[in-house]
Amino acid sequence: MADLLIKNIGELTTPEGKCQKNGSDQGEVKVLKNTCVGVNNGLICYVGDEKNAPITERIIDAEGCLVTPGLVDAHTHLVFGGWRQHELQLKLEGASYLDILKSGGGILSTVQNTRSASKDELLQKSMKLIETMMAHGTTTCEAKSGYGLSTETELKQLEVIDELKKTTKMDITSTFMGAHAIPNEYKENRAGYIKLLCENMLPEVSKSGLAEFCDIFCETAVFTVEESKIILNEAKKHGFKLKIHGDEIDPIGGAELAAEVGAVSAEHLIQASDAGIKAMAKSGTIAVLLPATSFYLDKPYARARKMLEEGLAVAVATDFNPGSSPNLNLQFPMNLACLKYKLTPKEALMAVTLNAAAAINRADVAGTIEVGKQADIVLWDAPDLNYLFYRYGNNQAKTVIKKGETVWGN
Ligand code: IZC
Ligand code: ZN
Repeated sequence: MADLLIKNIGELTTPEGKCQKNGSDQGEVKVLKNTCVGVNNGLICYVGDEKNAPITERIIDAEGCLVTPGLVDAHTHLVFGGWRQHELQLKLEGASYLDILKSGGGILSTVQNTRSASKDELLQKSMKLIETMMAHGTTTCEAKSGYGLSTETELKQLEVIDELKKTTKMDITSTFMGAHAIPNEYKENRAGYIKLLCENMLPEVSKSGLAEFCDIFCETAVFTVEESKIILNEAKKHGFKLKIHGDEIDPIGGAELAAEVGAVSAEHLIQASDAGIKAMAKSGTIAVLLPATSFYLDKPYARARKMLEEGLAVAVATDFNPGSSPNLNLQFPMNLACLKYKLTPKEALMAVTLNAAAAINRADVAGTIEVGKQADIVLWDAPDLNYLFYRYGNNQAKTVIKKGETVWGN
């Protein structure tokens, strides 16, 4: 028995398995024709031909379209107060992302707005953002704190994320990112903020159980490699899995550090060195690449093909945030993954499904259409995978299904 059958699928395209696919396996995506998918109790219970499909009352006719797993957005700064539209003019006048941050704007202006927002305001705003994500095919995501920069306000953000897990259909992995910037009140006392992070924030957040990962912005003018190492090693002691924003703007050794501390993933990596990439391949650290940020900051694109040659697993995410990537539609970075990283559509699909799920510790339940996994499925306004990656700029998600329930389209 099933409670839903999706039939008349033109092309079902999905990775397989419960862990990331590295290097030459990045394009190992199955393409099935004449396939039906059965769902029972929110889980996939059947993938096969129509003749042997389970009996059910609820049927979705895919009308010959492309069907893939629900998309996984492995890197977002989802919860924040205000926006930063005033930065557009500053950018047009030549200010860089780090110039704006150094002058007390950027992340720090969002910190002010997040501190002054109530939990309910943050919750209502984020719920709407999640609706937009789902409407574009995202059914699982990661969400970071990092706009509080005090124990109380970081916990407030993490509590909002926790509330979102209960009030929306999105599966969310929570990341603590108190090491996102040095807050204004510690501007002259970096060591004091690092002490606060290690001795108060990490233990308190760990005790709260509100975050699974700890992330850090390891970058020029933010946290040095040495500081990052101290904080991440401390986070590890408290049981956090690790992520690093590394080598986004300057090549300072973020990739090497990610490998050294055994991070699950390293993010951005635009400037990652050859040695850093090799080290990540050895440690099994997943590269979470953010091409929409390269686009938005007018920066180079990470060397995705080099990473695959060296045997890394590549994931692609939006980096949704109010500064360097104010976009929730994962389809845009998917286009860029093909056009700028030169990934094939199959490699790029892997990057936003199974490999993205692995980067946020959800590969056991999401990222593929296989019996036993969650029924997170997208029906696309596209006949095949090539078409999905060839069109851009409009929403191609036709029907989005989360745990067997239609959350967008019909
Ligand atoms: O608000 O600018 N890169 N952190 C690191 C961000 C972007 C978020 C922001
Ligand atoms: Zn980020």
